[in-house]
Amino acid sequence: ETVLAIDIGGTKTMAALVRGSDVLDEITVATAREAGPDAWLAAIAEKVRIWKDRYSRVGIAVTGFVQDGRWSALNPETLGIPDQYPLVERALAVFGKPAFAANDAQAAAWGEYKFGSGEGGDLVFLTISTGIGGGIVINGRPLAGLAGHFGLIRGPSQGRSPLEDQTSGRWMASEALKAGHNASAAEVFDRAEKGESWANAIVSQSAFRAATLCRDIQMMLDPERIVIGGGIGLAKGYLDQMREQLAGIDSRLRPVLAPAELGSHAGIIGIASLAVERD
Ligand code: BMX
Repeated sequence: ETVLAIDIGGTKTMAALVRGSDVLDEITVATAREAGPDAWLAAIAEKVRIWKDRYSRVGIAVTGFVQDGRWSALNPETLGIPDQYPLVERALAVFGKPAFAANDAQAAAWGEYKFGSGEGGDLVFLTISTGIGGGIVINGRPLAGLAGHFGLIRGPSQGRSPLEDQTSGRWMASEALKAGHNASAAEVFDRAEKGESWANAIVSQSAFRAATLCRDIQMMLDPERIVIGGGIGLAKGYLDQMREQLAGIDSRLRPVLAPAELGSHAGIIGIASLAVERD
């Protein structure tokens, strides 16, 4: 069965035709952050009109909290969404096919569990991207609701603001600005690669916090592996820096980190599988 799989992130939106773990066709566009969900769905529908009749259902993985088919922002800084937006109902109206929605990182966790580094023990997926997201698969079951929203925890060192506001791609860009550079997170990585110390400091601070989060996740859930995804998480050198931060701890306590084998396709492959399996 072929699914129209959509992944709406805080910076990028991907749409694809997915069958199992095969991505038959795909497009990626920038998420027009101020436009709102009706406009995002309309823009996607326009782009994928040529795929009409090639899919039997729609799966939508979104940044944000999804419950009973309704979509809400937990951190509007990552993406502003009207509270309890009726996503599944609107998707049915726009695409004319049965729709299923889930959080993006929870969908990606399922994709990696089913088709990534092989089915096996408990898995945690961690995306470092516009925000920080997570998904958890325990005893072969994907958790939903709030489970995995690691970007919104407020460890003692973060005080009043969410962890993601001190670690994510958005934070890296805001730190660059404070250092006098108008640079996106991607540009910070480029400048760090070129040896600019201000940029290296931002990347290593983010990697340190992400590594510390992984250590805490290990203590809470003891997964067999923590699969890392997201534009920041998969950026060159970032995962290695996370591993370096963890090298010194007792091997019994050390998280096993692995890059998402499905890369940026983890969310669309995961949501397609969840959409098909829910029936
Ligand atoms: C935020 C939250 C999560 C999401 C995570 C990563 C919102 C809008 N999103 O913590 O639901 O999984 O960001 O989001 O509250 P991404 O856009 O970086 O994938």
